[in-house]
Amino acid sequence: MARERAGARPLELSGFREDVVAGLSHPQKSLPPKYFYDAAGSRLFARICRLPEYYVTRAELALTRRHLAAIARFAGRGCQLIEYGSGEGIKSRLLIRALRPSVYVPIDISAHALGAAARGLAREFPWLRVVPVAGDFSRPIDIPVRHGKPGVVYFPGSTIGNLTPEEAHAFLCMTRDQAERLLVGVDLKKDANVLHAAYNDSRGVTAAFNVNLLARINRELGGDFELSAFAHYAFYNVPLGRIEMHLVSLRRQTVRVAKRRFGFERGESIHTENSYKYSAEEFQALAARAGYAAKKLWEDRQGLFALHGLQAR
Ligand code: AVJ
Repeated sequence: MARERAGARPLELSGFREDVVAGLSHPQKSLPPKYFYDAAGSRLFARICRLPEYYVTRAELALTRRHLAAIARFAGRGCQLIEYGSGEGIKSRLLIRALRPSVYVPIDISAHALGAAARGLAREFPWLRVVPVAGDFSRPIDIPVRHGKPGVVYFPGSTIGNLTPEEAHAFLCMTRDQAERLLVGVDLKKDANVLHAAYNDSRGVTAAFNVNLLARINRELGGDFELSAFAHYAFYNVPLGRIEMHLVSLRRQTVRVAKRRFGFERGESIHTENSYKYSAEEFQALAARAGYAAKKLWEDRQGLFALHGLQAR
């Protein structure tokens, strides 16, 4: 395997302090969900994916397995495969095996995850040229591969749900310039009870994942969050079509981070994540506004999750 260095410096630490200070300074305190995924957070997320209540991962994997041949036909064998987020997963491997891409470009905010993915793939696919890019897809990214070759962007896992519809629009406009086809996994709107259970699991793994963000701030920015003074709170906001995750202050308190003090009222929350859910039609309309034609739509048998095949117009 020819592994190339690209994307220069890892972005994972550069903006953390600034983003945390800015987020805690707003009237509605918030923290960007991309900071969930340090080593501990990534381990907790892997446990979330195995939870009985968290249907997302299993539903997407099942539909990918079932429709793999058609998915590979749509993407185009031998193309350039650009994947946003992870790259270590079973789905990536399925796709690489079925597509035999000429080059594979995994893009991830975590240089650690990228390195692990590249090493794993090198062992499994010695013929594959891997060009990892450390980057944050909330900003435009330069893909260091030759233009003019047919390409497909793969964005699985409903990670696009972390973006607001406006941010998703900007993301789709960016990918439209990177490849002519897009495969994007999107969680579907469904019974609020099913959604609620998926983000309020009985083992408390999602709660631990959420609270780990405060632990990370303590570890890396010298914060003094008392973890037991904050509670995980997640609910389905029906009119906005999104799960919201918050950390609720259980008492009136002051927290110090990066030499600053942030006051919390009892019951005041930090908004840590949105997870938007789209019906197939809603997502196709969003993609159309960014210049994509809806070509394919695959769903799992229970109608929990959708994989969209889109073509740049
Ligand atoms: C990885 C963003 C798709 O929104 O479902 C899981 C993250 N948060 N449980 C999601 C998550 C809480 C997940 N995504």
